[in-house]
Amino acid sequence: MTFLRGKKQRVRFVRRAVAGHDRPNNQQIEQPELCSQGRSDTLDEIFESLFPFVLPGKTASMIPDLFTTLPPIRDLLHTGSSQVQDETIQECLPFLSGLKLDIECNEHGIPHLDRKKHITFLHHSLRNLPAPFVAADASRPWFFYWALSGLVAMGEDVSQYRERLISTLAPIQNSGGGFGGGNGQMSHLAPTYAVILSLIIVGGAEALDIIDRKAMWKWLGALKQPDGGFQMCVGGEEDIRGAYIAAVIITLLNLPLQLSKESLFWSREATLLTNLPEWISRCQTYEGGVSSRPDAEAHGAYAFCALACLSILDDPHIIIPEYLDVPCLISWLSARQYAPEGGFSGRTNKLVDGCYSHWVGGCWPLIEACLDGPSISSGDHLSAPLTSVGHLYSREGLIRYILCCCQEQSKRGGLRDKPSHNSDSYHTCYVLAGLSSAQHKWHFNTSATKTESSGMLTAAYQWTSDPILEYSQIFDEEDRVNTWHPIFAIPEGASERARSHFESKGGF
Ligand code: FPP
Ligand code: K
Ligand code: ZN
Repeated sequence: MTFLRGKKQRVRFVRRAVAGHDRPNNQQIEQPELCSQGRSDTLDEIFESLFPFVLPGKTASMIPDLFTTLPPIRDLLHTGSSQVQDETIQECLPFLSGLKLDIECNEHGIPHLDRKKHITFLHHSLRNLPAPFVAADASRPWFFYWALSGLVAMGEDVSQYRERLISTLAPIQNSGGGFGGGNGQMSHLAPTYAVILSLIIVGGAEALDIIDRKAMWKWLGALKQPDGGFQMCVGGEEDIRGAYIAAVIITLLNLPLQLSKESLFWSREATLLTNLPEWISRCQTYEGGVSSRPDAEAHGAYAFCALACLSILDDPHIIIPEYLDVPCLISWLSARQYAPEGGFSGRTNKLVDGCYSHWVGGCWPLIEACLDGPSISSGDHLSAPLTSVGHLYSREGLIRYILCCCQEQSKRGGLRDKPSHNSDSYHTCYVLAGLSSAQHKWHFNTSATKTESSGMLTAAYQWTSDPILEYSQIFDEEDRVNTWHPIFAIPEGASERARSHFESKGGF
């Protein structure tokens, strides 16, 4: 896996975003003049071949046209970007309409989550891997996190991995704080995040207590920058992944907020959080999205980092509008969902990809909580917010993309970017996280009787979820996956247990 950016062409391309406005089933829409001019022959052929939808035993009548027909508005400008976009639509339409699905679909044209195969795929990803995986050596902790979180989401018990995990991870911790990607590698925030989440998922004091919290706290002090952000490793790049991961570590491990004396920028007033939300604010771009650092290109993964980091620092409805232009961000996020594919792209003029079901999809519960305001609890009673914005994106579109286009159908199993790509554990994890998020509604709760909070950075522990139940639910109930925490992206409940464990220790 790489975090490097690919080249792309900057051209205007009119897309149909589907946020929140699914048309009723089988309602025909006028195809504007424009579209026939811009459409290639091959797409016309595909388009034709997709009618009629009803093939005996295979396809269903209840697939809205939105997901089986070409976008009504297309740009006349042909570029490399519009070409690969057309190819992606061609690639996805036969899966969305059921023509290329090997397994039976329900009456909404949606196949089951092939749980058994995906579970086997993730278990296998934790065994010995073939030689080419040497290139991913520095990402080993990520492989643990992707597999463990995915397995728990699908109902598997992962305690069998606890001992192996401890003996593998303990030696990659450095005495100066933090974890490297493997033996002898310098500490870096990305593997450190994956290590901490993995240990929290398997849980238990023996696992949690391998983390040297005091050294971790000192190391975070060394990564803190005077402009408010964090470097990923000492002397390395300062980006918004660092801001999010540092906040995750501080809150989950219940670390003190003050800077260690070793910090280059130590002062009596400065803390690990000084200027952090201000720095995040500087990462919002002219497009409305969020970039890896100030003055770069907006990408969905970074929007999630920004929203989740802010939601660790304070209640989402208070802090998000304070530091981000919410209407502009919503406009940019809405443009990430494409029709007919139903999935999300990571950035302007680029393609849908299953992993953005989490990076972009995971932004929506935080935005919804920001707009809804808190649910108020008084004793056992939880009252919903007075108003609710409801669904801000097409949950149906995302679920269709995931279940129709992202499941590897061969016996290999696992989930993928798009049909032309192989499954891998990264996509399996984040596609499932997106599916879970589309199937549940998250609430941010505050107490009617505000008590003195017991510790620091408590906002992340005030979330609860409800399954979304609909009269005409498009997926089968057995295909609902367990919930992921909306900020930490680990199974619901695990972060609360870890936080209490570290809180009970008092100091280090
Ligand atoms: C572009 O790749 C991808 C990025 C610019 C950022 C990816 C970052 C993450 C997925 C996670 C970051 C967060 C944490 C917490 C580690 P691409 O050009 O291959 O894909 P694209 O065409 O979809 O943009
Ligand atoms: K991608
Ligand atoms: Zn991807």
